[in-house]
Amino acid sequence: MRNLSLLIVILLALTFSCKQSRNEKLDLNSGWQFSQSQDTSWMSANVPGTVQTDLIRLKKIKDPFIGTNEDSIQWVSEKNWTYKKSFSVPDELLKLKKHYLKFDGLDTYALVYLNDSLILSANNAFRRWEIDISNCLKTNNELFVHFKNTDSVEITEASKLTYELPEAPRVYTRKPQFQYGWDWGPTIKTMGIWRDVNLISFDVLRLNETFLKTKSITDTLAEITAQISIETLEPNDITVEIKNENTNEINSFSVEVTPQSKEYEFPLFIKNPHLWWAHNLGDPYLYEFTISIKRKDHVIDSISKKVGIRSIELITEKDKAGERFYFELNNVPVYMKGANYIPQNIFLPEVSSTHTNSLLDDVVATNMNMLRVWGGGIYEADEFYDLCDEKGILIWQDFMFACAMYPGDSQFLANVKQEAIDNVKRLRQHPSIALWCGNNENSEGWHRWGWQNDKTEIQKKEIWSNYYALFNDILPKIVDSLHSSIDYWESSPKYGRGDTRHQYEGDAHDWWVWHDGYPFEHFEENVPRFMSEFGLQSFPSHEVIQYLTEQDTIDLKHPAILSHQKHSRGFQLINDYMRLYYPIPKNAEDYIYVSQLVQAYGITKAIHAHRRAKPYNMGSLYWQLNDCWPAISWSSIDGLGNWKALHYKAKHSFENLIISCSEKNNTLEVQLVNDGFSEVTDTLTLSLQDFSGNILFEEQLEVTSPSNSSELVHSFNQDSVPFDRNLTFMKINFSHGEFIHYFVKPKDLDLQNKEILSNIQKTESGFSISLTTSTLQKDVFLVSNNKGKWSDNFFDLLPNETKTIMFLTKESTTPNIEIKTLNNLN
Ligand code: BMA
Repeated sequence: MRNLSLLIVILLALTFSCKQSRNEKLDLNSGWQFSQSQDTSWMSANVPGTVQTDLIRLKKIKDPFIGTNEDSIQWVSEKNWTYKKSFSVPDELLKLKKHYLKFDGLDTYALVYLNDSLILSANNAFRRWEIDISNCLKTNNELFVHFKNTDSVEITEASKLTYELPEAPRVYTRKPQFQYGWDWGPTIKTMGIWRDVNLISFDVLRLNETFLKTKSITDTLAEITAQISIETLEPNDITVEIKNENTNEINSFSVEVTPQSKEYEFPLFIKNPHLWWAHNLGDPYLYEFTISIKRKDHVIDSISKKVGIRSIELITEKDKAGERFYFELNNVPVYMKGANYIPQNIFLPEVSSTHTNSLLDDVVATNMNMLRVWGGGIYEADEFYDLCDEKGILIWQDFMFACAMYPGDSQFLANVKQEAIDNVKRLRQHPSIALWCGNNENSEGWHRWGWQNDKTEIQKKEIWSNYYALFNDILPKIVDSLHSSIDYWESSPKYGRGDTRHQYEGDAHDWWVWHDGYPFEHFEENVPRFMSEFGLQSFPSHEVIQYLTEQDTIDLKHPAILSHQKHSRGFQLINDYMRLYYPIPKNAEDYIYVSQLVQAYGITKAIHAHRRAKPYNMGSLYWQLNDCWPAISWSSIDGLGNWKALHYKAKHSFENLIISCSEKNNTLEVQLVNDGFSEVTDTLTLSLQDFSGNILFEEQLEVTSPSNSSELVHSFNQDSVPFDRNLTFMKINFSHGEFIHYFVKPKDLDLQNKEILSNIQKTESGFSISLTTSTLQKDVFLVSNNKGKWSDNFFDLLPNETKTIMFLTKESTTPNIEIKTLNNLN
């Protein structure tokens, strides 16, 4: 009995002390309804979500991804929409002194009313909004969010200027710019509560921002400054406890916090720090810290942070050719291999962490170590960067401005300034962030795309000075003050194609190939310092085509196909490049297949040229990794997640150690490119063979590839052996891999259609398929009726060699496998 009373006293004491210091977060995502403003019928709404996705779910509009439905839903974004939600707050919570309503994202022009009081007028989809509602929160509450269509606001903003800004009207609205239509995406201007809504309540104090900033790193010590922002309602003596969960070390600091001061700094140290590396160079090691605020030994608030100890610097020093452009990770120059990333779905809340995880796994599988989060999309969700930290992928992060000139009035600048502060603060803890970049192609557009033609001198001056204020003053200052360990780069590319410095300084976008129709050889002859964009379109998988046409047969003239190609000359350019390099099949299935081969051929040719030119060139990021809907585009992974030929081939081209060849005046130059940090010595075998596998010439040589280098290791004089260029290949291999060089374009190869023998065996994770042939089979493409993943695809099967491919699948029935090759086109 005595024990029981003691227990009750302890429980009461605990409850009392909890009441004294409760910090609560109430999820307000559920129970929303929406309707067209002024309408009286309400429909259930998903939050996070968009008006359009709810209308699709409720079958009020057609799915715009299918057929030609995109046009039919345009009316939605021309209307105004209202969301509402009632919620009650338990007395326990209501008693707390401070309450904030927090919207992580409102898309875009929104008036928020709580119990009939206007509490927020939002105008930026990229900002987080936190509103003090301590005075108007009740037991039963009604929340209304009125979204105004963007058109009406943009018309008003445009009328304030005497000239039209290039690419207006989207420039007036701070929402994902690609939603106004892009050359790979539909026009769907979403509206809605697109990120979480929460009620944050407390009655003593709360932990706001925390940033564990690495001050210095040596082999034996990493010095960190913990920057902690604490909001307290009254002066309080507290203890800040920071625990390193990896080492179990705890540091405690006593501090008196006051309502006037908010930022506190504490020193931390990690002995013999384990550094964070990009996955292709080491371990993306993360420390986990728990930061707790204690008052009278009671934890009031706590947060956990993952921290990567690394330094990253963009080096842009002058050299003889111009100006270098490369990243040093942990003081070592690192070659960046990767692609440009766009939002995974035009309906942003539809992207789940499973989607992101699987896409980023595909990035790692393809040996990419950098993605560029492109400026026409979004500052990605936290989990995107969490996964990049874990998987060791570096991020070139654009601010969200693309291919346009933006306003410069004080209201606009204040708005984007706060947007930048919100997002830099949100993302600065991530070791994956390697660079903040002001915009995508705004500077190039201004100087080269005729935007100045209809402007007076005064107007030009004003537009450029507005550009200058944002990208050379406001944004770099924010990066410098909030994330000083990371460099800021004004615009990607540094110089547009009209400027000859393009090739010698800074990063470059090479669109001579594709937009200007130049042949792929242009990539080899014009290697810049860092290629941040270059690309080619191809058709997506049959699955995508069938999905958007809603029919089994593949009809490339179907209206749905036409409406999912957003580049005005897209089909023509795909065909032009096919004609230059590959045979043009008549059959639609084969046409899709060859379009992917052409894309892979051009892009990997460029990647090889860039990598051979290391260290002159220190990066190759192709356009574009993914799609935001099922489409015909530049992506290497299509809108349903299928790898195109490029994704498989890029995987080989991005390996740390590659053999790469180029022909110069009848000499085949063999280079080894080594991105790893150890020297490699091996025996290289060169074997010149005809398509039946007869060896015409063979030689072996000992080669050394120094760490982090690209070096010529051998020159083969093609005149030394007579051979038919259309019927011969050079196989070069060593224990780390092989490279097959052809002496003519794929269309000029004399390929023979011979049988491929296959043998399928069940394995633990799926099936293994062994293939052999007596004659070279080019670009072997395996297709299965089962869902699964191939360990390789679109590969060349050499004569009299066996190649074994794994098909990873959960399905246990033996798959039906169709084999397509360039040899057996229709
Ligand atoms: C690049 C990008 C995008 C565009 C792509 C293909 O310049 O920045 O604006 O989609 O080209 O045209």
